[in-house]
Amino acid sequence: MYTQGLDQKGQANVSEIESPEQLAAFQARIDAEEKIEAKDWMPAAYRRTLIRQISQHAHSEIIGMQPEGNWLTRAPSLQRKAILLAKVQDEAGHGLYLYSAAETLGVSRDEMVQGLLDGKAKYSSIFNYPTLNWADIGAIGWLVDGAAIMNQIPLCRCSYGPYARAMIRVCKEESFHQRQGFDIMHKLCNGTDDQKAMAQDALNRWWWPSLMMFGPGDADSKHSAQSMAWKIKRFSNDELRQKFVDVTVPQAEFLGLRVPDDALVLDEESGHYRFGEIDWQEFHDVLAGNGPCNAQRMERRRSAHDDNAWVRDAARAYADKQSAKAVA
Ligand code: FAQ
Repeated sequence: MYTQGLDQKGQANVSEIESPEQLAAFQARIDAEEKIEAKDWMPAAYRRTLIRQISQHAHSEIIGMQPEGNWLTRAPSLQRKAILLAKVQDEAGHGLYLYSAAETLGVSRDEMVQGLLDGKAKYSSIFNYPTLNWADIGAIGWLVDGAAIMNQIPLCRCSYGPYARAMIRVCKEESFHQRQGFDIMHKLCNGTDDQKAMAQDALNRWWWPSLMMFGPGDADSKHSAQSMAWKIKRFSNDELRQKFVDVTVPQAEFLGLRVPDDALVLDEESGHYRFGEIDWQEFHDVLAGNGPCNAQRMERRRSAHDDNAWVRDAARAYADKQSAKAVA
């Protein structure tokens, strides 16, 4: 038996008595690459870790609609507007799949959303940076969705079935997002000098925050060891960051752009790019709520939640009517 709710930090609060035999049998299933399903027995800490990660992931998708939503009314053509609209709607869909996947673990959507609104639950640091001009939309698709894919493809093999299955469709959609971002950058880089300068400026501003998306370095990542043993994570934060750099630097070269890192160099022997030190102080400041747009993002989310209370009320009234009909 377990009991749960969300604690003060917005994390699932689960208590359960677990025997060493149960824990060993569970780990054996993980080691044998079996998928864990919603109704299977699982350690309380496994459940808690998944609720934390999946709900933060869902919140990121929902807050992540804001920086790009900012440019829907100012897209440079009807076609660009239609593409961006589809992308932003996809992000809403990802949030919904992910909230649903987390709900299978016994936490309610209301509790998760409340954790976000109360500022107790995290969302990705990247969405606290501003989108100053159209090139930023290209940079987000190329770099932010590119980083998201690198992190999320391995999640399709996560040990928890509902999360792994949700990620398959999410990743397909993210790869369209990445392509549309690269396409915007490509057009700008092959346009006028001013357009190319806009693309370079966007890369300058989004490069380092994109590297921070992968989380703290392995030595400082408090959850990684256990999450990897449970096969929730398949690669460490630093491994994924390195893969992202290796894939993205040649793309920047193809675009004729310069990655803003003087220490960046290809290590011929290993085939990997070595790159400079991330500004971890900036990362921690953003996580603490002091990034350029944290306050604005949360203010917008809270007002959208309040302004749309009537939609929830209407849906609830309709559901009540339907269930009254079913009983009658
Ligand atoms: N921002 O011990 P670790 C997207 C927190 S979706 C904020 O390494 P873990 C799509 C971490 O939560 C982007 N917080 O933690 C899109 C933990 O805090 P806690 C989101 C961060 O879980 C594109 C603490 O630091 N993707 O972009 C960040 O093992 C365009 C210690 O860290 C996901 O959520 C950060 N960057 O590894 C949408 C993917 N990094 O909970 C719109 C799923 C770390 O102890 C437009 N999540 N923290 O208080 C994951 O893969 C993992 O949770 C990591 C962190 C890799 C993010």
